[in-house]
Amino acid sequence: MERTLVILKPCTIQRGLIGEIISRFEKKGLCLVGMKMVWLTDEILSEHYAHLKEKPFFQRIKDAMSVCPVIVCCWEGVDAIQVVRLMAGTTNGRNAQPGTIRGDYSMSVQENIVHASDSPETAAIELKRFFVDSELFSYKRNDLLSIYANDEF
Ligand code: IDP
Ligand code: MG
Repeated sequence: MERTLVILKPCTIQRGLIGEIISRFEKKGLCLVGMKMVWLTDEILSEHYAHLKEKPFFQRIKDAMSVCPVIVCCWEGVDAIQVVRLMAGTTNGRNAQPGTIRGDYSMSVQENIVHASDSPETAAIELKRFFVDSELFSYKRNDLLSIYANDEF
């Protein structure tokens, strides 16, 4: 089982889409093992978006990510990192495939509903960035044997 970080961005909170987005991951069969509301600081966002620090929109995305609190969640499942990235869709909501979260709910590159970790290395770093160990729980969903074949997990 893998764990991955998802952030419901301020646009999602402002647009009343929290339940709908969480529901998609739940219905997919992922297991929610951590969730909290946090108001992100410029400091943590500078670290989180360090790969974009030379871009002209760096400060603007940090500002957009701190207009209100966000919801950070940790989802667990087989290949969860790739599954969640595929569910999120490509960065630009206008190009994202219908059926993906960004394809169904976003018209923007910046206001694109969710952040999702993009690799096992990033997921490990990002989960540590936003959660302390005691905020992540180890348990199994009761429907595990209906979600996977018994040799899949
Ligand atoms: P990702 O979220 O699909 O992994 P990244 O390239 O890691 O995309 O960019 C992080 C976030 O920065 C994006 O989700 C988006 O909100 C914002 N962003 C990326 N590229 C642009 C851009 O060209 N203009 C404005 N915002 C951007
Ligand atoms: Mg990214």
